[in-house]
Amino acid sequence: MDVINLRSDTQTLPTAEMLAAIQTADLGDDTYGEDPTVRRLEAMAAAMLGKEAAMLCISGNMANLACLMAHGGPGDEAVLDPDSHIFYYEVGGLASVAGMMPMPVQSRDGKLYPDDVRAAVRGRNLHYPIPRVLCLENTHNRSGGRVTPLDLHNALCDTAHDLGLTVHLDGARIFNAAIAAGVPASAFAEKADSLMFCLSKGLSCPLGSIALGSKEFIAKADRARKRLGGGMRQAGIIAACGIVALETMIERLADDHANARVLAEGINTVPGLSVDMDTVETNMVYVDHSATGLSTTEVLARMKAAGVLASGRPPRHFRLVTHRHYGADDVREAVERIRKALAQ
Ligand code: TLP
Repeated sequence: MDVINLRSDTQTLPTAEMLAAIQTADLGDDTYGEDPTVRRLEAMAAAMLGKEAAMLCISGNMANLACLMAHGGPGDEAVLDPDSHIFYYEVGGLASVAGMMPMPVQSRDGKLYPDDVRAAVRGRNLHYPIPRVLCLENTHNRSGGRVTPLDLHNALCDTAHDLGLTVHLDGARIFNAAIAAGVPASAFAEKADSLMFCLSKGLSCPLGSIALGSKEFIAKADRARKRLGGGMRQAGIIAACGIVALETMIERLADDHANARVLAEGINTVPGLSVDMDTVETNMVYVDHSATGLSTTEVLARMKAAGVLASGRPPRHFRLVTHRHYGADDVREAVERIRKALAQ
């Protein structure tokens, strides 16, 4: 078998059904609100998540940013985890584009807790920025795809609302969270004022993410998206894939979760590597390689030479993400390649 690419579920390619759907999609100018395929996808997503309105964006990053710009403006405070994707991986767009002030609240095992949020939100005072929005992330990427259970998620939303804040949920992998938690994704959307999810990760679309909220909220986010240069024309070619994804690609995410456990159990038999099995709740496996005595760069290079691609989380970890291109036998093969790579 060729290289086993477990760097991310973003590496997935569109399915044959998606490529066929692009060819027959009805198209129009989305900036005029006239692309029927985009409208259909947005209506489907809104119904599925139980929100009034939805908006297709190019990327998860853009959907998060457009939502934040609809929640607040320059000088307003966004309460968020410094290990969240918005804080850690979005090029500082929160500050540099939305102009918002981050108020960090550290997560534990990928979860925020209401008492920590309460302690971070200061009372109104002339000296302080106005706290506007609490950002949540489920599943939580940097903790290894961990899930915030629904009762904790709801308690966080209630706390934010009590304190006068709105809630934005970065649900890039909300369907992974929903499957792992055994609840419909709409349950996580219910108390969040806005959320976004990605079509381009485990759902296998080539691109696209969806922002959701009330009609009024999405109208504001639409202006923000346009300001970001994200207004689109015949975006039905993207939406056509999204429709196939929502119809056919959600339930199979459970296979990725099962394969992640097989992978993690295998990795735990490789000398020098360890995975805390409690962290493997969805499709990510964070591997501690510190007992090999090698740098993350060296470990990745050896694995690449042996035909396995992973993402570095230096100084002690690398990340493997399971997705539809690899089944249980393939992840077992990946373990054997990694074992050889590190035995040299
Ligand atoms: N995550 C990517 C990298 O950027 C790290 C990955 O490979 O996991 N929210 C979350 C929780 C994400 O994990 C990601 C992408 C995004 C937002 C941004 O989505 P895109 O890449 O579509 O802008």
